[in-house]
Amino acid sequence: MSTSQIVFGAASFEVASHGQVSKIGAGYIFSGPELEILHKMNNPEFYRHGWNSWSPTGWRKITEKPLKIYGNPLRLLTADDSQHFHEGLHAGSGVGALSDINGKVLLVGALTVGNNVIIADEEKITAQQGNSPSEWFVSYGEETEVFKEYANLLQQRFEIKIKESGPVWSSWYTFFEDISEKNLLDTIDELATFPIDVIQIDDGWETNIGDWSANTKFPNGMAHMADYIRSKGKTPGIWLAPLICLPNSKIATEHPDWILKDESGTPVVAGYNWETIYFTFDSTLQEVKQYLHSLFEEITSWGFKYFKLDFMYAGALPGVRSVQIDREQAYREAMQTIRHAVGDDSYLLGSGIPMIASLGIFDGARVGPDTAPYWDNTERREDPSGPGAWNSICNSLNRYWMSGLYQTDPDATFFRSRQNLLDTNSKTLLKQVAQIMGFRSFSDPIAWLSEEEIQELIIFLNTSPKIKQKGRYLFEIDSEIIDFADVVFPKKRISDFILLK
Ligand code: 9PG
Repeated sequence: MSTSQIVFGAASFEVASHGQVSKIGAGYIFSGPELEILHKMNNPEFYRHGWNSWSPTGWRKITEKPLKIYGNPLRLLTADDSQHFHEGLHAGSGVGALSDINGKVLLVGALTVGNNVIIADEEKITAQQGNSPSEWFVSYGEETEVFKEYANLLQQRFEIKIKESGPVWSSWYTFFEDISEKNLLDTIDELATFPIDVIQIDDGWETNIGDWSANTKFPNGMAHMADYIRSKGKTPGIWLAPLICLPNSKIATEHPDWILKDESGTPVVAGYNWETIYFTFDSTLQEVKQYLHSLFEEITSWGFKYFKLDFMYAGALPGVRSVQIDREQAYREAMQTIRHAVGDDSYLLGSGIPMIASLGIFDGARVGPDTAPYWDNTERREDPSGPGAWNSICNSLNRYWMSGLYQTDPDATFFRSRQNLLDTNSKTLLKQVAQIMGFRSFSDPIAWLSEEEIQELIIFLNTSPKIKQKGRYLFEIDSEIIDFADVVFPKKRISDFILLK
């Protein structure tokens, strides 16, 4: 590696790198497999960016315990890049940053797809490429400015033109998998007069994970559901996890050769949910690409125009593929196939997506773990990716800088008091975060809401306030200033009290 000096006004840093360096705006672009910058900061904070939608993202002091998922290997496999756990180190995916005591930030961000990793310690911040040639953006300055510069470059590189969706009703955070034609038709009737754009059917309609046909709870099939939603003037939306399958699914049994394997020929365990492990596909196989294309042509022909595609990271896991390409590149090709099949006028919302590798393909992206009708859960103290309103708020606000790259979805807001442990203040925080992030969704059935709750919902659906970021967690919503600093770093965890109640 050769060393060079990068200069930002009065500040300068020594960089060791392999390749070319050039100046761009206020920052620099480096190419090459690795970059090492001596930061000369005294106990800075490190911005850890998690690999997929659900992965822990936020700031921790270099002397603090690194922000990660601890003590839950199966969750780690699903909700982060378990390949790059880097025991004991502050490490993240794609982009990382250090914040000095004077509030200035040194940012290193990948401009290319390919499992790029950022690691920081008390002396340096290091960027390492995966299996594809990498380019890095490096800048130093005001925090919101350097993140903006990086986001602008990504926007240009990935030719991002986001389509915006209006408010969404999703079946998940009320009914979970317990949905049926009967209960959804009733719910759709009640939603008909409300100012929402999309009615999205979540997990629970399919025969099995991997077998994407209607199960017996939907006797008239999914095209009937789409027609019904459209007849009420709403856009039909549907959930599926097209890149994974359960071991007992028809597709896994009929096409064992499609399943991604490791070097020993054993199927790669792609994650754990639905009380089982699950597999993913080798999407570099022509047959798999054809399968994905016809699957999405079929679901589009049922009348769906809004797709919540979930557990997508699985397509970018390590494994032996028929074509030797970087795992994130393989995933991206699979996604391009899907985008081609649904057409440019369909809305793609990604959940569990690798955040950098999905740029320019998805319109919307979940930017945090699942919310829940409760604030926190002490059972998994060491898992910031577990469901809960607090975890979803923290992760989402720490990804505010991505809001020009995707329509950033912080997950559902709640208006109901029925089946809900969230107090009024927590519900207000969720609403404000949805307004800040620019994506409004909810799952409450209208029949569960009081008159007053219905009024609050209508106001929420009808307003898109002007947002200004004034500081890391300081936002102006229209003219109201809201500081989330004490929410993200509370003096005491509120779940302690909930469990004692
Ligand atoms: C449907 C749900 C909902 C939800 C999605 C996703 O890390 N995990 O183990 C993990 C499990 C489930 C999960 C997210 C993460 O939920 O986010 O909105 O669609 O699937 O099954």
